[in-house]
Amino acid sequence: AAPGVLSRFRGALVGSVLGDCIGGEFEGAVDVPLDRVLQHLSALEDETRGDGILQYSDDTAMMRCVADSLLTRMAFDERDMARRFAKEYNLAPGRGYGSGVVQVLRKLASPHLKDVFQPAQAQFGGRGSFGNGGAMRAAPFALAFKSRADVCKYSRLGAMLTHSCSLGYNGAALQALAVHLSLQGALALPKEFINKLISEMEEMEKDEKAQLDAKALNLSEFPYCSRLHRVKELMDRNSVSIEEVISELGNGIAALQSVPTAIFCVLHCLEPRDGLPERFGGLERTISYSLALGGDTDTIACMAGAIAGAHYGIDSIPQSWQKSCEGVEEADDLARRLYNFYCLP
Ligand code: 8NA
Ligand code: MG
Ligand code: MG
Repeated sequence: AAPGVLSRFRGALVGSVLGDCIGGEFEGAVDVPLDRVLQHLSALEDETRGDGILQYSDDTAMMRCVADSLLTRMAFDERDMARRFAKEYNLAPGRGYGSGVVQVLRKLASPHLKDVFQPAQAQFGGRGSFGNGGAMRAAPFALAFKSRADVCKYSRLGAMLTHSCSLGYNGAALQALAVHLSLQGALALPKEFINKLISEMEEMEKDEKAQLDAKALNLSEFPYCSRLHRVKELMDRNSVSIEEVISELGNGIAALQSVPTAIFCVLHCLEPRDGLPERFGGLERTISYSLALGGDTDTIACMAGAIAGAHYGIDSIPQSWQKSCEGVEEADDLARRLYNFYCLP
């Protein structure tokens, strides 16, 4: 039976944390053989293993700030969210933040700051960051807002607190939309799912700033749409190698090289795949496959984990995995509270 809505909400945030914690092991690795991934995962089932709990990184730290802010303010409040990002960074600066975003987080800590969007706009010579830091924390927007338009609008604004390049904030909107559609059961029809994302991104990328940013970075005119068309082509193929996925979609820290990749991981793992244990359910397949791509594994697995968790629900996530990762209970609690908020008339 299809999971209920509360189960999907919990699956989304817990799946996101698991991807971050489990994916951290391979962050930045060029080549991750599948048997190393499976070894890492089977160690989670071993209760006697001595290396303790897997820690979460910037992805989860910032996701929690987004959820806390939306719940406390019962709306999107940019000043409150910015203050939480800055406070969290100050409390735990060692969580693996991107090297650029740290400057923004330091400026956001100033009580005299008038415009909370300004520090992000000053990044990279005024071009703004195109990193995936806005997208990695975008899932809670899909749990807080009902309409597709609001999910888009607020996930973009939330990302703009650190990422003012359109590639950065449009990537966040794409990730939030994928979670939004998945919560509604849209992955039951994968072709329609990807077509909906493409048509939403066509609207977003028509925007003048999106066109200018794409040109300045020497990208095609509708960068996200063209990646999503590649996702669609790869979906149609019987067999796809890891190398092809990396060269067609990317596995890097840019949102453009990781959000469509995460979406592909989810779509590809809707069915059993060669090389992955038969006993694995869809969420386990999705996370393992994301790790095998290498590159920004914590963030790609975090984003794929949120979309897959929203599709399969909380009961699809092995207890041993949940027990092995830091911050799972807190994420589950945030998801339950966001569900109650979502259900308010
Ligand atoms: P960010 O905004 O600092 O961007 C990440 C990096 O992308 C920057 O440090 C730059 O190298 C590059 N970059 C972004 N925009 C531009 C631009 N306009 N021109 C030139 N270079 C640019 O950080 P973020 O919050 O977007 O984080 C992205 C990723 O970095 C996350 O995955 C996070 O976990 C982190 N991270 C990644 C690794 C890794 O090895 N993959 C390691 C540590 C941290
Ligand atoms: Mg990280
Ligand atoms: Mg990362």
